[in-house]
Amino acid sequence: MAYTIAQKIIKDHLLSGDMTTGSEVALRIDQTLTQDATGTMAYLQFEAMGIERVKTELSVAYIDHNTLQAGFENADDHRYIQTVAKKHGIRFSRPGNGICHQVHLERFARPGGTLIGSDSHTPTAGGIGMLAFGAGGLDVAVAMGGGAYYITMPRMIRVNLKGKLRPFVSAKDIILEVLRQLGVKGGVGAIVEYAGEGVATLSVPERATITNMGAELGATTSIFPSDLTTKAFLEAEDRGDVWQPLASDEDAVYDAEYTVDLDTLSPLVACPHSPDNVKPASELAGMKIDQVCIGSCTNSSLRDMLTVAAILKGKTVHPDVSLSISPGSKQVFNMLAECGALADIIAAGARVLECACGPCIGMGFSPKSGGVSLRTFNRNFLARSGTKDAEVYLVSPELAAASAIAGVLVDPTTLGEAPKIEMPKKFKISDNMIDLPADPEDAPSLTVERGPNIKAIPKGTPPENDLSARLILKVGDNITTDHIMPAGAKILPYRSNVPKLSEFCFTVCDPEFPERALKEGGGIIIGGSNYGQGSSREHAALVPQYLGIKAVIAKSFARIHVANLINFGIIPMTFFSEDDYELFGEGDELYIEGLRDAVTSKNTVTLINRTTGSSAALTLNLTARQREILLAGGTLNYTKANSNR
Ligand code: MIC
Ligand code: SF4
Repeated sequence: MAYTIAQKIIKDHLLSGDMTTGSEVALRIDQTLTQDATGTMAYLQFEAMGIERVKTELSVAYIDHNTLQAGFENADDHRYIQTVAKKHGIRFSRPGNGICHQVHLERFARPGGTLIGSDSHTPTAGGIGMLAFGAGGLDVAVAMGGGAYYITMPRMIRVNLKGKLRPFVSAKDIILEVLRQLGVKGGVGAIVEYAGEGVATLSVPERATITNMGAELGATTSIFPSDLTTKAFLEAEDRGDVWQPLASDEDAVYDAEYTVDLDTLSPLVACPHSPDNVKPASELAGMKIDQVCIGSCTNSSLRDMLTVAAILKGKTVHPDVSLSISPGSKQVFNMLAECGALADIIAAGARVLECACGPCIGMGFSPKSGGVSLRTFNRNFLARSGTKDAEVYLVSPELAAASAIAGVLVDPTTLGEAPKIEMPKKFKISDNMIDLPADPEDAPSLTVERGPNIKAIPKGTPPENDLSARLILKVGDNITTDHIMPAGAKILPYRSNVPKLSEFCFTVCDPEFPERALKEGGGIIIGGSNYGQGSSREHAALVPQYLGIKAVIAKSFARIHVANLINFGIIPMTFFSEDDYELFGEGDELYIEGLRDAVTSKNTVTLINRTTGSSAALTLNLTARQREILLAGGTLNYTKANSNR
């Protein structure tokens, strides 16, 4: 039997299930990562499971999201994560060491292994040939405890890369082209594998830019083969010993194939407010801009930063533009400093930020009212930048740097000769900002520090059999977790304080929602297709659960979000006929008879609109395991009940 790259890794890590597309498989997880905005919850949940020491080959806790520390809240979270990590066998990447995905790629990811992370861009490690998934914090906690990670066996998509990129055309343009072809739902239920002669022309960090934004396709994950380029990258990181070759079998079967012709590819731009709203840069050239932000887990490698520095060298950032640059890791930052490229960046007038997510998650650098911002990031969802009427465009580092100088959007291929970037044979390696866990004998005596902002996790309750509830909110297609549970400088500090966080739930769509939900004691939400796309933040389920949301009915759901809803005991259901979405209006009184019975053993249930008299058939697409979780009122209750058996 012939296998794709992903199928080979899945087969090696299969704990139960069969590998037929669409059926549930349980995977053994080698490595986990968390970041601080989701990490506090993940570790609170890990502690609640009562396991002394992680059972993975490697678990790392990164601090990279909440680094503004405008109050004590973030610093308290950092200290909690540092102390809980020390006690339970987890490495701790200190604030300043870099963005989780960049550091993990440099220091820990390995071809052929499995990784889950409480961040949707964990598939970045697919650039090195690792099978890496974004997951809710609770799923990461379970994996740290040695439990399986469950996925629906995905379809396999192959993207053939033909030829070689022209100067000033970038890996970012490849993934923008894939997004143009497939759209933000095109990867749902699929793993995207890259193949073809173009693969060998791309370095590991360039491959990682592509797998990183596979999250924006809705893909389960994305992966590149592991080849001699992978080997050279690992050797430059002093980790040559973990290299292994990895490729799909020649006659492996793919469900769909796409091609990107690198020879003819031109710079692209994702326009507001969706990463798949892609247009050629040449069409937008000359557009006046106010801000440029370079960095994020998509484009902050040494190669990207050296390219930016070379374009900025000897120039000045345009007077109407503010340029921020955040290197992805301490390793990158240090090497930029040592080779002098940082001096070129500073001299040009860039505002250099620490190695962290920064503006990507709205931690500062919100654009001016109605401002136009070019960003090398991966998401341009409405209001994510912190300014609701800002226009955010996603671009390559080359385009970003050239435009920052010009004050208008520039198609970089019009610039003439591209700078030659020399990559070093060895990276500057130091893990001095990664704290090692305590010895198992010393661990029990260590205390975990908890600041006052860290509140208990609300408990889930089992579903009632007959549900009477109001349609408390009705939203459209492609609702992101940034709509459901916004982030940014004002809100992120409360990630471990659910009652406070709930004041911001859905306020991008409807400022009255939190108050209404509390007054009504919750209700049902109806959404369109791809409900919950984007981030892995489980707060987008945990907070609605706290506000009393019992069920979400949508045309379709995004993978990580639907898993989070189930983890927190909210019942996800889809319309049997999508047109029935129209039969329900906000404020209607809804009724479902025998909901608990349906969760126990049925695949359909009838939703009755008591206000209008109409009704619709709903589908429950749940595995036996998911049914048990929902009946228990969520994964924490379920895990506890099972461990007491
Ligand atoms: C994001 O890019 O949206 C985040 C912030 O990294 C999230 C995680 C979070 O909300 O904490 C993600 O991508 O999962
Ligand atoms: Fe951080 Fe942005 Fe990457 Fe999310 S997408 S991990 S916020 S840099």
